[in-house]
Amino acid sequence: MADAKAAAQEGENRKGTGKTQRNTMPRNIVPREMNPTLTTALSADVDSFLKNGFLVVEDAITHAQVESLRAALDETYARTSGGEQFIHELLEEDSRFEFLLDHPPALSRIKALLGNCIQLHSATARVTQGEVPDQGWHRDGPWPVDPNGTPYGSRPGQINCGYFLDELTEENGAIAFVRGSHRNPASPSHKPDPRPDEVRVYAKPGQAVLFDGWIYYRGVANVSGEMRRTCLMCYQNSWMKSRESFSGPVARRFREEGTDEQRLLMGAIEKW
Ligand SMILES: O=C(O)CCC(=O)C(=O)O
Repeated sequence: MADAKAAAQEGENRKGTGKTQRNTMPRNIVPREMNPTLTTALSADVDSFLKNGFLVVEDAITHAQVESLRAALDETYARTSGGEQFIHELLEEDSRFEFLLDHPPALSRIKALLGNCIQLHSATARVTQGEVPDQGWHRDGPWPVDPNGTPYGSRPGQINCGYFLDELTEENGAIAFVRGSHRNPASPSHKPDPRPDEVRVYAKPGQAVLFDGWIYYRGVANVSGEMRRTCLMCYQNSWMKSRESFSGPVARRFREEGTDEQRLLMGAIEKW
């Protein structure tokens, strides 16, 4: 009886907002299976990622896709950057970026790690040009984590995917990680200094570099005088708050006309 009363009251409350449970939780796009079935190769990638906190995926994008992304990023950078290194909401900038949203070589591995219920956190490009110093050590997940977690578990999942459109070298700067630091509850120092335990990854165009949003990492200085161009597609559990608002026309189009997975990735589940 008390339940019936509470349900009636809840219904009343919702009338006020004009929303119903059905509108806020489009269950038809929630995958039936929470976890994908893993092949032997995917299981090996999962094990490696869990241990190291990063993974280099070979042949993630074709040469033609690299060329197309370079052209799209060059135009976007010239049009929008005003000298800033980071360009945000990349999918809104040029349709040539759109295929990255659910690109199978990256997404299949991210789903193998996080499960099928994921959304985009952000689609960003970073372009360094001229003399650009070392980034400080950082992790992307800003949410503080107690060293002991919580009795219920409290580590959110975010996985980033970097497509480096220029081969990384000593001159234009590797991406450096501290292996296993995604499991360290403490934050990194934020200093740009090299560490004896850092691993420098010299990524090549065509590869994708997946890394945990909680790993300690930094982009090493670009002293090459040439452009160093990266697209960063970041994903998280669907229940987390994303960085992007998904309010632009491209995000809306994906939500209205996309596949169920594209709708989920673009934040179709606003709340529940
Ligand atoms: O350019 C890089 O190597 C990675 C930069 C990056 O992902 C970041 O600073 O968020």
